[in-house]
Amino acid sequence: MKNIDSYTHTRGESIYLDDIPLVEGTLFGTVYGSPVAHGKILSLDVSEAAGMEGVVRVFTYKDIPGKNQIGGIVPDEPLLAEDEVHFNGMPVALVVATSTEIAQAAVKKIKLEVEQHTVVTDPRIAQKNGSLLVPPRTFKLGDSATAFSNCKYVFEGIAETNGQEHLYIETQGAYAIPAENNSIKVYSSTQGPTAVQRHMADVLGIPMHRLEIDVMRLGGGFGGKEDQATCWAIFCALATYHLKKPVKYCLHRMEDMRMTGKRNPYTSDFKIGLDADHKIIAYEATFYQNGGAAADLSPAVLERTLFHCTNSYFVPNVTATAYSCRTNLPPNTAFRGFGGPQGMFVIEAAIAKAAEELGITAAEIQQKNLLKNDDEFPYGQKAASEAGACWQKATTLYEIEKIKRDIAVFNASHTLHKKAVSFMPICFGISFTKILMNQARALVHVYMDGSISVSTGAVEMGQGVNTKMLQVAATMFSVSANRVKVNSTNTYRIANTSPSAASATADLNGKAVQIACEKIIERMKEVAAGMLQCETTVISIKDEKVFISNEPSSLTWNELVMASYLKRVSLSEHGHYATPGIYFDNTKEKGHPFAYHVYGTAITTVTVDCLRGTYEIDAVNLVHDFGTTMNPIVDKGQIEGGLVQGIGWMTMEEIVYDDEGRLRSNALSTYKVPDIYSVPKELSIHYLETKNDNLAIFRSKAVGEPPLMYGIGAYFALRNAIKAFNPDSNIGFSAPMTAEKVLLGLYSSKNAG
Ligand code: LUZ
Ligand code: MOS
Repeated sequence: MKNIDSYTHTRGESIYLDDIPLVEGTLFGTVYGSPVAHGKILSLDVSEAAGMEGVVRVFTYKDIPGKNQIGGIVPDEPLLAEDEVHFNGMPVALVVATSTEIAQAAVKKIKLEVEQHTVVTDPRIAQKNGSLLVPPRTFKLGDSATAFSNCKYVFEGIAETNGQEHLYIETQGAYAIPAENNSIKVYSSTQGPTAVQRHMADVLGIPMHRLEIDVMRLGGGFGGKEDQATCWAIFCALATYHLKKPVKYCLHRMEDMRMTGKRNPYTSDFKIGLDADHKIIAYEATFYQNGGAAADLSPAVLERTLFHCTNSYFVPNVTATAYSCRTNLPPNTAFRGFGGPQGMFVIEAAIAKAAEELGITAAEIQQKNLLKNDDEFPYGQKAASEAGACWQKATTLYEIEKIKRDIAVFNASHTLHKKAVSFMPICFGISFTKILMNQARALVHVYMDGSISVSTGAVEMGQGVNTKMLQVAATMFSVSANRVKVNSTNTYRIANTSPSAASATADLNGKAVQIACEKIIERMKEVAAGMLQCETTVISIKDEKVFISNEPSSLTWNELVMASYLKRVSLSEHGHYATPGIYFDNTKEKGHPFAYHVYGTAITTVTVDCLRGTYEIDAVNLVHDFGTTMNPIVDKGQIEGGLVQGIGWMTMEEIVYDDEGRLRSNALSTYKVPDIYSVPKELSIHYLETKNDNLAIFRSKAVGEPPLMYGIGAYFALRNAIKAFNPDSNIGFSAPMTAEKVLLGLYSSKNAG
């Protein structure tokens, strides 16, 4: 089945925030962000801006009727600055005008006088200063200190990953429309409608039930709209609250890049110990997360770094400590993988370092240490591992020996081009690490004409979740897909939603749909049994017909629906699902936090131009654990998109802040993302069909985030190619591997220092 949005997408008819027809009298907002990254506010002068023709009003923190606070995990983030500014771009004032152009012009007339304080952008310095967002966390298994003394080989190093701009095609934005009695309807481009509703209620000082947040779909989110869509919606609602007028604000791309947080950069220390057999016996890592100026989701991101610090490997002795460091950058936030990729990069670097020193390939160490069934993760959960199966299948299916031979032949006959290969096994835990967030609701109506409407807490952001929700309902009722419509995500229909995040949206909301459908079907079967004079237990509904003991009766879906209505039987149901069996003890840092894990292995080959430092990704051949996919096309799209996004993070996407905390890579001219010319020339995806996970919706495993981590393979393949050209290269472990870095690596030397 195709993505149900593909028809309107390709015709340009899909409705995004900026396509919603304007209500008469709509005004337009623009935020004034601090021009400096850190300091005490001495004065704020908005008078010239407020006096401009077409400017309706300029709002500051003084206009907030409730709390000036939007921090989700830690209450450390004001909506609008009061006495201090903590990052360049921090919202200070909101201009509302009759057009966006006027609002933007007025913002330029605002004057902010600031006594500047020291700007910190480096998380290690922040940690030394004791500037942490939350207390550090440590995950421990076995006894790494003792284990190291028994290791034949011990290697240490530093590994660093940079941030990543979400670059959703649709920038952040919202549109608020007044309703009666101080109620407000807000269209928001958010992954978390309830987060928007909750913080908006706090800021406005009104109950949540007066706030209807509606989300049709997003033009991409990638985590950037899990928490950071909230403030823009509140800005619109704040103005609407005061002015009783519709207010809209869609950010300009450069505003969005400047003012919103990105993937958390990390700098980390690692130490890895192996025995004579190259079994990893001990691993220690210290992660310094660049959290930015407020906690936002960084503490949760940090937690997932620890959960995934050993990636797809079993290590019996682990000590991993993570610091969430406060710096003067925009608060960094969720980004596809949510700290997992940052943790996994570090152990891959440790393995690469060990392999290099031992004169073997990383693959030899990787393969030897893959998770087996019942191996224990550092957080106590036991693995139901597909790691070996994915690796095995990948090496045989893609003929790794031939790949290696071809590379050897090529490299022997080329001096200025080198090819190399890498393996990237992945293991990703599915569930929100915060246990309480693993719940969802769905509202299903069967209308008297036999058509069905489905509402859930899931937000469609291009990932195809609505298609899956439709499939669940159509499958449960056994009706054709065109009988089902999936509605916008709306807080008046579905309350207390978890954000669409953690790859868990289809599982959680799909199960809720399933539960709602089951209850309606049960009631309809009773009606059918009465009509057909038989036991309810022998009734089934298949292909829009009623069956008795698997024999077709004359009763159709439409007739049964109408008969149920006439008998005053409810054809509506609200389903609630909470993932069973998961728990976590934060004091012990042990538990069973994940419903299941997703596994896979990618084999990446690259060619480096050793004169220029440029490169191509020749091929990515991967085996991915889909469970039993319920939609191979949608899932393939997730693999392709995730992989390329991961390659972008690891290779060309380079976020640059200067020492003053100013974003220099603030446009698409200075921030390069993968395009069609930089994707792998060849991409093969093999569907490993596994059947064990009944906590996945229809046993179709979550597929949103895991494939991003395959992109890490591109980094290590490029590194291997540099080493093939210059074994003495002193290239370290610092992503992204830009062409400049490749060139420097090609002509560097360990002895030169
Ligand atoms: N968001 C969140 C996430 O709030 N908790 C999580 O565990 C998570 N994991 C992945 C992506 N987003
Ligand atoms: Mo996410 S990083 O699943 O919003």
